[in-house]
Amino acid sequence: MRGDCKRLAGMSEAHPATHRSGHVAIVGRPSVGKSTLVNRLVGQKLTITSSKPQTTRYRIVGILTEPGRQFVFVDTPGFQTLHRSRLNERMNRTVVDSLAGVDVAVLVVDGRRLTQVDRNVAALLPAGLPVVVAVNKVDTLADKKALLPVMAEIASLREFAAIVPVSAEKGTQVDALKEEVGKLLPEAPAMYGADELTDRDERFLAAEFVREKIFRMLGDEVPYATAVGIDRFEHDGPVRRIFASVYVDKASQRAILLGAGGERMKAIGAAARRDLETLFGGPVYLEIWVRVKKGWADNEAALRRLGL
Ligand SMILES: Nc1nc2c(ncn2[C@@H]2O[C@H](COP(=O)(O)OP(=O)(O)OP(=O)(O)O)[C@@H](O)[C@H]2O)c(=O)[nH]1
Ligand SMILES: [Mg+2]
Repeated sequence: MRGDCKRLAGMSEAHPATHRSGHVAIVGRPSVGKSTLVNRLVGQKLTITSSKPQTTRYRIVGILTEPGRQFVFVDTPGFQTLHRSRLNERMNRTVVDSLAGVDVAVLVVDGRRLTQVDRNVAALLPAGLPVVVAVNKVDTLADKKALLPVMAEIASLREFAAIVPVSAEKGTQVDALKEEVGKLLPEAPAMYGADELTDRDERFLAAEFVREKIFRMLGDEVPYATAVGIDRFEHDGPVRRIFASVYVDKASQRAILLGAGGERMKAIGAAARRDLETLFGGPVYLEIWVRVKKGWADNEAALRRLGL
């Protein structure tokens, strides 16, 4: 969202002689808190989150500009191996592609347990790429000593620049993590303007915020059969008028999404609109249509149209 949401850079601090900047890929298995961490690092909700695995489908960057340095955090879909579809293959490819050309990676794991998928993701990280591990969700551990075996196993997987226990949700130790990553940024000029927050436009963010509410407000099946497209996005004075389509696989899913009397869709629209008004800093009119498009998750043309 170039130039839209403004941020005040810390003007009072003196600029150091050298400037650092770089791309930082945030990787890990589904649901470990990658997107929550990106939002926390950037200080703004940009990328969508939910308790359901595979919420993130698209690569999106969150930009943090501070005096003397700029972080470009690259949020990626959770790497997974459970379900096979073209959508999932593309999401996995997005993760691998996102690692090409980044300067640093943050491997996010859940501090409660390491799984084989965590080990697989660690093995995917190119040798020579500096990696910091964020051991997330430490707020859920009553006894912090339980972290020690997890941290010891992580340390045995490969060489890491640092291993930092954090809570992305509460913000605990996220600054310490940022400092570890900051040391690894190469000397380079800023890549984005100080007021830029992401590489994605408002249309993309609108579609994603609608999808987030679907992930948060529906059961375990329908969100995965759902995609969101923006049909029209108009500026009408201060008002953004957004017309979105939600695509589902079957008529029965459409009925679930709408709810009795359309109540569920109304709640989804209202929640998405509230978040978009906060992000855009102005009024939003949001209209959503639910359309049945059979087999979209395995349909090349449909995936391409949805930017996947
Ligand atoms: N208790 C606790 N929950 C967290 C923390 N960080 C994230 N979560 C929760 O974990 C769930 C998954 O968070 P996301 O940020 O969507 O995870 P993700 O890794 O981006 O997931 P995918 O995009 O699906 O791969 C959400 O319900 C978050 O609220 C944390 O530090 N503590
Ligand atoms: Mg995510």
